[in-house]
Amino acid sequence: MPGVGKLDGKVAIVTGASSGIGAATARMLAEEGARVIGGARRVDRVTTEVALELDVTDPASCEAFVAAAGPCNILVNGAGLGLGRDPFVESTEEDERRVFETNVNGLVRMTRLVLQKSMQEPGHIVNLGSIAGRWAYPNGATYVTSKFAVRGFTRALREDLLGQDIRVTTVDSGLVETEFSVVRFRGDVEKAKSVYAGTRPLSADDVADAIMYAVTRPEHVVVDEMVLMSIDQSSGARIHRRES
Ligand code: 8X3
Repeated sequence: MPGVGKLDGKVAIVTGASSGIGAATARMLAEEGARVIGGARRVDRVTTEVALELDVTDPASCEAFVAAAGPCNILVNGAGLGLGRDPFVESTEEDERRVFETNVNGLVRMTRLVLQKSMQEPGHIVNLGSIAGRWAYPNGATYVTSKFAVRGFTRALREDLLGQDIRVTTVDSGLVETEFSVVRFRGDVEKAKSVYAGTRPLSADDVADAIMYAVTRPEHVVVDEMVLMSIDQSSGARIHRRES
């Protein structure tokens, strides 16, 4: 309904908008009145008002996306992935490049482009971090490294943007049941399910709800960092599984 949302008149870009937390966030931003421009490689799955193809690992794709999207007030960097849960010694450079290119370079690239070309003040950048950026857990070195980098970037950005009306927030969640684990285990649905077995994981909506809290605070209030976990998780590697 026009004229009643907390984000009426705002324009929001969401990367990774085709599924999971990105899709849920895009939907909630629109429900709150924002005009949402969603980007993803699988653009046919993006249901936002404006859906544009976006591969954050490709500089030309990012440039075309930002140019087509035009001025914005909110950037949600939702695109990200993990590949594998194996000892580091078994990891491959191919996987490492894909994870770093998406989670780190892609996120940094999109942020730079939006800041240089289209961010309007008051503005807000929300990075999807992870508890993997706070606790290193076994057999996740590449993903953990990428998320520590996101956290470092978020902190550095806060410092560099001080004095401008641009907020920066990182939302770092633990177990969230989305396609994330299916991708991580390269399509092995059973293995993906076992990640959440016996727990009550967060949903994509739970995390999107936290993002909505951050973006709907009064404009002088920065929700700097949010850490979200299931009641069945207390740190990166500590998970309580109930008997079924
Ligand atoms: C995803 C959560 O626990 O697999 O960011 O690292 S975890």
